[in-house]
Amino acid sequence: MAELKINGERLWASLMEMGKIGATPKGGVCRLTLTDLDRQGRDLFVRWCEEAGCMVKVDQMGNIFARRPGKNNALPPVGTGSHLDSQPTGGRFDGVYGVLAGLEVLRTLNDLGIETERPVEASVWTNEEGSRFAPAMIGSGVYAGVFSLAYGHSRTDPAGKTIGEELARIGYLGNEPMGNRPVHAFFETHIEQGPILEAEGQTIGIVTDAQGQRWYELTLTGQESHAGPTPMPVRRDALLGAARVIEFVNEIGLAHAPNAVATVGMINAYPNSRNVIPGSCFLTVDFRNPDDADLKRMDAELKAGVARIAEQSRLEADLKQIFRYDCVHFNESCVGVVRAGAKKHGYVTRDIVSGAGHDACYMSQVTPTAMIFVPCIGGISHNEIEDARPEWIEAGGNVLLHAMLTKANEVSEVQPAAATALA
Ligand code: HGY
Ligand code: MN
Ligand code: MN
Repeated sequence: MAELKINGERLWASLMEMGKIGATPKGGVCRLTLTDLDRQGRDLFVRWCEEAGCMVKVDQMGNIFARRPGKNNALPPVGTGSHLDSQPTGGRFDGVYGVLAGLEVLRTLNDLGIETERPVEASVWTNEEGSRFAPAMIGSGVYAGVFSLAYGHSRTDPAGKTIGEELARIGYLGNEPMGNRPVHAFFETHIEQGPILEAEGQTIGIVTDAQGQRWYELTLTGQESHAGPTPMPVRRDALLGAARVIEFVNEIGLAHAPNAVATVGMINAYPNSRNVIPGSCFLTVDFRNPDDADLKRMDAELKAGVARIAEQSRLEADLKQIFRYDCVHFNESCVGVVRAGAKKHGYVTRDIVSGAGHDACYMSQVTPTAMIFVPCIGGISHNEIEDARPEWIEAGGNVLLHAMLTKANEVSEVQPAAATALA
């Protein structure tokens, strides 16, 4: 039997259509979580799903679920999804690809008149990026029980707006209770956001694991004083202390090579006036490592280093860890189904560990989960020039179709040890 395929042109067209919402001059998108642009993107997705005959529900964290009925709707569905929110200088594929690949599977099943045993469901997860509201992956995190609903609603953006308020404002404060939507298996399709697949000429990344992450917020406090009369030896310069911390964070990343990564992404000096010695400085630290024990060592080094630098610089330091999850090992049965799908289509593949965080990382805590990666041009992402080739986008959709069909026709709740491809 010829392997079933999605309509790659339709998927690409949907991606380009969604990319018009929040489009930026360099060809990317700025569609920050729960802004009016995010609402527009959500509304478009919901309209497309309703046009495809899906029943759409929204939960208390604004996560969206578009369900296509199966023969036995008492069975938990097979789910797929990702996020529509972007970074400030985001691309047209990060997250959106996984959302619209899921919609494309539903559309293809309609085209082919296929009735699956289980329902299948495409989903959108709130605040995956963690840019406007920290931390990341809050919608899937509350769904998976990692965060409470109250915590999820309470997170504020720099302007002091909360997620709960903004969900209500854009009309996505749903009433589906959190976490009572069991799922038989979950797949997320995503661009790799790194250089490996393209550089090695692979079409599909079989994502076996995702590296662990720890996010920190650091406030250094010294004393504002006049940039002119204040002698160097008596200054308590918070921005100078921050510069030393930034250098030190980079040293930690290099010292734990080859796998560790360490980033200071945000810095705010106060009062940020050119002739005032900064009295305080806020900065963020993002650590990642595919080895939990090594990530823990990085954590200890950061804490010791910040204390040392603060003392040397005569500053107070308030270092808080605001986000953490350990390395994720995806479900062998679901990974096996992804691998079988790629093989059936004859795609060149390699196993890969995800360097980025994804909603699938939290979904894997509550249901068997796997991811499908496709290359992106130059491995560039979280950048407006993010791009991919249509054939990659189609290939990931074809593997997702295979994976979801295989799992949607499993009537037993028990996951086979390593599911084989559809006969
Ligand atoms: O930070 C991440 O890995 C993801 O883009 N939220
Ligand atoms: Mn993403
Ligand atoms: Mn991202």
